[in-house]
Formats: sequence, structure tokens, C-alpha cells
Amino acid sequence: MVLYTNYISIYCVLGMDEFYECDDIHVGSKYKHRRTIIHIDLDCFYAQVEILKSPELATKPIGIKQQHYVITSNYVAREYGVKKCMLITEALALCPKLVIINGEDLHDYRLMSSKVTDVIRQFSPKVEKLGLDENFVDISDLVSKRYSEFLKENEVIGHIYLNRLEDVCTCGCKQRLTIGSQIANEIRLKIKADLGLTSCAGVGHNKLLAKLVGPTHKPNQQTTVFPCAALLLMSSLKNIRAIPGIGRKTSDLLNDLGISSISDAQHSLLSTLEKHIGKSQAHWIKAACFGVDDSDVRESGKQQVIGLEEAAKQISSIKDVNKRLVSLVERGMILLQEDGRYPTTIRVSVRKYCREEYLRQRESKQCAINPSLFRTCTAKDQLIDIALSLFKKLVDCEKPFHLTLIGLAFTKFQEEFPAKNSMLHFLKAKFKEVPDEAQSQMLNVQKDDSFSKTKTTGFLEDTPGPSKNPIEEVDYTVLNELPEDIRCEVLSTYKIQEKSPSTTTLQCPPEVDENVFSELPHEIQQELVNQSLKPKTDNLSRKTSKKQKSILNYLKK
Ligand code: DCP
Ligand code: MG
Ligand code: MG
Repeated sequence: MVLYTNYISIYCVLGMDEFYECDDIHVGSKYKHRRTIIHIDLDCFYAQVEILKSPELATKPIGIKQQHYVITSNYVAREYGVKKCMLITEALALCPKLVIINGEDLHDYRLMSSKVTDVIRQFSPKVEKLGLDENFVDISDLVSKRYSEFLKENEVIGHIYLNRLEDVCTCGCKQRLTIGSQIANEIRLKIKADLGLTSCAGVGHNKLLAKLVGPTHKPNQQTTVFPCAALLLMSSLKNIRAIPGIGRKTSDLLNDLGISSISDAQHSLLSTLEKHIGKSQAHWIKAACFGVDDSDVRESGKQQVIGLEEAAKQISSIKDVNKRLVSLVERGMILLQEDGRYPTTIRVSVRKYCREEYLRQRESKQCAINPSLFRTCTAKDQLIDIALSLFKKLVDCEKPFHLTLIGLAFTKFQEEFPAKNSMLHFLKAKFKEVPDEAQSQMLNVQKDDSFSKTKTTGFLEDTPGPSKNPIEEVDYTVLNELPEDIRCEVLSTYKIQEKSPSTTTLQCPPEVDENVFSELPHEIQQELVNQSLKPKTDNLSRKTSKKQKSILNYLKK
């Protein structure tokens, strides 16, 4: 078996083309050191937001509470030993003057969080939001632009991890990361100037190293790790769980194999890891232990989940559950209104009490909801009913129960309310037999990773929501008999296009199968004919035409 120090010497000799030889695997990166990534984490985030609202608090020790815990505190309070997730009673014993502020309403934190992400996006569009106070930003393109102007005397801004900056590698990573440190400083200054918040940054050639190096100097500081110190940074971690992405479940499995430190994992046999935690996870962990991480900064769009939770010591009566679900639905509806999109799925989660902490896992049930529900004045009541029925699938209310958390989440959003006869709606119905993945590609639906991990049993999963939706019920014969003004109102309310009573036979486009074409509704036939005939004129129409053609392609012979 090769000792850890040998890896360093392998690295030093190989420089840019580094790879690490384990017993049975070469760990290397396809990107090598070409990328420059910054991880930004705001200092005592919730506390800073509260101080912005009440500046007189700045010099006082403050703690933000949720339930019975201080979930964060400012750095004045940290001087007294007040830490995150400490019981309020403990915190007050350490710091009797601690000002406690309720942090259960996340509204202001969410708002500030998106403002911070917007500031970071001004430097690069490749920004991935992580929770409320962290962002990764891939600034490789910006660094390339500045690379040609790089002067020898340019210096790293902030700390250099372990002051290690040897000229071993000739790929240009030293210059790139130096420029990266300058950009990190600019971003942090801009966040401070525009929003009044201080932050910490980590700069590295991959996400893992950037995230791990950031907290080595806190608060309001930044640190850059150069490739020559990557292995030292990894080895500084006390436990394998310190690698972001390794949770309790995986670390328990690894512990069972006798792996608890980074060094243990570096020296473990890949085949053994694969057998116990799966191939992809095994490769990822093995690489991560050597500071290798090829994961991309995934641009965050809007939130994929809008969720809220209520944690408590004991929730054990249906009355209490009802009260909490009502509050969750009310708060959730406010967030949805602010977001502006329509969810098509609702999820209820619970955490059942268990003496063994590691067994206290969340369980959830979800079902589809028809977005039209949000246009009715009974939306709140309907959502409460649905949430309660999902809850009853999770917990047998006939028997005594003890929960420590109830959560409600809305997911699978759509920007607009779909009209019954839209192309998308029609194709969605038609695609029922097409496998999920193919559908996503055709309809350009983004997959929600966090969602796929949810434990579901299929309850109501395929129910398309309340069936008595007025839009679904529109009958064109009835519609055409309505007085003109009422018909127009119905049509405009539901964005339905008027169906001509005398539909002329349309010529099937050459690329579409005649049999399929003849089965389509007239308005969709018309749309396909239009698409087929549409000339490409400008950029905009080229874009649209590309999207439409994908539907046309699907129906091609
Ligand atoms: N938070 C929470 N529950 C926790 C931990 C944190 O709700 N168990 C909230 C409060 C924090 C915010 O998330 O302000 C960000 O978490 P961080 O871990 O980044 O902590 P802070 O930003 O508060 O402090 P630091 O300066 O250490 O980053
Ligand atoms: Mg933070
Ligand atoms: Mg954080």
C-alpha cells in the first residue's frame, strides 16, 4: 500500500497532468486545473439581516431562534461561546445579555438571499445557489479574459491556504487562481456595497476545494487553495463526513467498512467500496478524497421546491396537526404568490420520533394538484384538505403518534396556467406512454433531483388533481351557443382559442404521417401546418422555430 506522503510526491512530479494511483484506480480530473471556482458564504446570515433591520443591534450579542434553539448568532455572541444549534437556555447561560430574535419567518432571509445571488450573477451567469447563504460561481471565462493582462507582480488577495504556492505546475493555474482571488474580492466588496453584508470566499480549481477552503478564515475573509495544497486540505478534514455530500447514511456504511478518515478512504479498495455503496458513489468518494471533483457549477434557476417546515418537541394530536397544516398552507401560499409560478405537486413530510437519533428520518407523500385550484376562492381549504389526506397516509391517526416535524412543499412548477387545447397540453396527454426521460427532453421539462429522492408510495401520484376543473369541462358546442360577450370572457379567462364551427380539411405537412395527422384536433393540425410552412427570418423566429420543430420532429414519419 502506498503511503499518503507518496501521493504528494506523485503529485509534485506530475504537476498539471496529476493523477493519483491507488491500489486499483487512477484518480484524475478531466478538467485538471483549468477552471476557477469561488464559493461564497455569508457571515452569520440571519443575524446580519436582523442587524440591517435594526442597526442598533450591531454591537450587541444576538441569537436567532427557531423553536428552542439558537440557529445562528452574530460574531459578538460567538465570543461568548454561543454556537449554532445550541439550546436557548444554554446560550443564555453563557451570555445572559444575549438578544434573542425570532427567526421562524424566513421571508426577509429569502429576499436578501436572492439579492445576493443577483449581485454574484453580475460577474458570471454560472451561479449555483446552495441553501440561503451560499453560492458557487464559476468564473473561468472571466479569468480567461483577464489572463492576457496578467502581470507578474499581481498578488493573491486574501489568504493562501497554508501559504503553499509552489511553482510546480506550469498549466497557468497559479495565475488563474490569483486572478480568481481578485475577482472574489470584487464580488465580496460589491455584496457589501450594494447590500451591506459581509461574506467569506473560498477560491479553488473545483467546487469541493473552493467550499472547503472558504471557512478556514472567518468572518469577512477569503482564502485561495492552490493545487499543490489540495491534498493537505483534504487531509486536514477530521472525518469523511466533512466532505460535502457525504451524509449520515453513507458515512455509516463507510464506517461499517472501517472507513472513517479521509486517509482510510484513500487507501480503501475501490471494488469493496463499489460493492457496498454503488459504483458511481464509490468513484466520486474516492476522487473527492484526493481533492478531485469534476462536478459542474449548475446554474440555479428559480427554486425547484418551495417548502416550509415546523419542528417541535412533540406533535401528537390531530388538532395540533391541523393547526400546523393550516399555518403551513397559509405561509406557503404567500410564498407561491411572491414566486408567481404554479406548482403541480404538493408534498407533506413528517419526522416520527424515535429514541435512536439515526432512525429519525423524514417520510413524505406527495400528489399532483391541478394548478387551476389556485384560481378558486377555496384554494386554501382545498390545499388543507389535500395536505391532511396526505398526512393521514403517513400517520395512522387512530393510534397514538409522536412527531417532531411536519413539512409542506410545493414542487414541479409551471410558469403559466395551461390552456386545455394548447399544443403542450395535448402532447402531454399523448405522451402518457412515452418514458419519463424522453418526455422531459421533448417538453424541455427540468428534472428535480431533490424530488426524485423523496420516498413515495404512489398514493394519488397519478391523479391529475381535482377533476371538476371548469376548464377541463368546457364543451365547445355549449361555448359556441353562448352570447358573444360571455363567450369572449370565457375564452380570454382560460386563454382558449375559439374553435371554428366549420373546420376545413387541412393538407398534411410532408414530414408528418397522414394517419397520425388525421387523428389530431383541428387546431393542432393548423399549428403543425403553420410550423411546417414558417420561414426562418430573424433570430427570434429561429429560436421559436427550433422549439416548435422539436414537436414537429416527434410527429415526423
Ligand atoms: N441555519 C438554520 N439552521 C441551522 C443552521 C443554519 O436555519 N441548523 C440558518 C441560519 C444561518 C443560515 O442558515 O444564518 C446560514 O447557515 P450557515 O451555516 O452559513 O451559518 P451562518 O451564516 O449563520 O454563520 P457563518 O458565519 O458561520 O457562515
Ligand atoms: Mg454563512
Ligand atoms: Mg452557509
